[in-house]
Amino acid sequence: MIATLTQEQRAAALAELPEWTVVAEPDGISRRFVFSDFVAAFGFMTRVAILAEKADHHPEWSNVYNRVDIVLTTHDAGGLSQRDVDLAHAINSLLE
Ligand code: HBI
Repeated sequence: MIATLTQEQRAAALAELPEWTVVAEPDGISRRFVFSDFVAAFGFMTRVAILAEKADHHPEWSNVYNRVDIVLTTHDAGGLSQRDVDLAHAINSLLE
């Protein structure tokens, strides 16, 4: 059973993910990515998809041309869990 993060765990996790913002509905974190064009955005999405499959943890996301909006929340837990935090760090690493 995966649990949501406590208030203290949330604060600590978010401090290490300054690019991500808290969203209320669903309870999670979100980040907007903007690329040079659609192909660059879709290539990024492909890489995230591979990370998600490897983690068995999948984003809620949308793409408009060169923009990708990602929300991470854990459906099984009903909110923000460590899986979301871990995937956010892995996604951030794609940009390095
Ligand atoms: N992705 N975001 C998210 N939340 C989940 O609860 C989840 C998932 N991907 C796969 C997954 N759960 C499976 O392990 C089953 O629990 C459905």
